[in-house]
Amino acid sequence: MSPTLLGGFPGGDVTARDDRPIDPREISSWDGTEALERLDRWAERWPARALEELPSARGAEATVLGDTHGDWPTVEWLAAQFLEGPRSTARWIALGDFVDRTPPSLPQGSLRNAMYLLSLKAAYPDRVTLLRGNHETQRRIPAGMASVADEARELWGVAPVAERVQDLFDRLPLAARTESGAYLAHAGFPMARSGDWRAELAAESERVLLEVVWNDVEGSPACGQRGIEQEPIRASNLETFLARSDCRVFLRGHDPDIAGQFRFDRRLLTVHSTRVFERAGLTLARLPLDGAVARLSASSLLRLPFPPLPTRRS
Ligand SMILES: [Mn+2]
Repeated sequence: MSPTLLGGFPGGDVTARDDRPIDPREISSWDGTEALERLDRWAERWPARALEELPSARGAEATVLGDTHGDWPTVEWLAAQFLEGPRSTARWIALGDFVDRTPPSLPQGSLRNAMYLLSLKAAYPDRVTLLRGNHETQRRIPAGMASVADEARELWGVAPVAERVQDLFDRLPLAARTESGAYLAHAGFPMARSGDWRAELAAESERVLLEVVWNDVEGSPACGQRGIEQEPIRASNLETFLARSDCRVFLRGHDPDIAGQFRFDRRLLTVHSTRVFERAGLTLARLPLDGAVARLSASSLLRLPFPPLPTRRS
């Protein structure tokens, strides 16, 4: 269904209220049924696909967020500036890991962050891209946490909200590619040296999932520490993949230890956008959607202070 046909899907009208992003504070005033109805309506607004191809747009840029891990106040603050506010760019791309590892000061942070981000995607279907991280692919490869299920149980008792949130995660792309020559994913890329990389993504084999949402960069402290045996990202396999995909640069999240660092002759940048790993700082990337990106540059990276946590109880 076309995302422009709001209100045109079966199941009733979309009210004006549903067209706006939710306030992540308000979900504790919902009951489980309202949460499910929201999720059902949002799900109708975008197609499921493994790869999102972002067209060229004259003068346009994308803002790229790294892992947010339940830190909805930071996401809300970033949305107020970079999606809806004075520093808005044409596109917003979040690189996955929206849930789990929530700071204790943010009750139900995973659920609030997930519902808020999904509502942003529903409100701005042509501007917001949410990619799956390893914490959004837990039905296939467990990450050892189930925060959304625990939090939904806390709020609403036994309710199928967590399953429905996961259903929406399953619809999200694993990767994005811009016509300007950037490949974006949570962690890595298909490592095969030949063949149709788009078809490999679409098939979502366990091997490709591990490569795309779990891989690490050679030389990072995290490399080899996740209990998964696979060839890490190196200059040589990155060069092979960029040639296969007709891209020049790769933007990823997943690894706070190398957040804000360029690797491999400025062809790779890792960003991280959650106070859960405060030591890593708040980093975003800016990416031109116009012309051809040859290399990343200093202006590709934004380092920001974390916003204050909300003071009123939520
Ligand atoms: Mn991750």
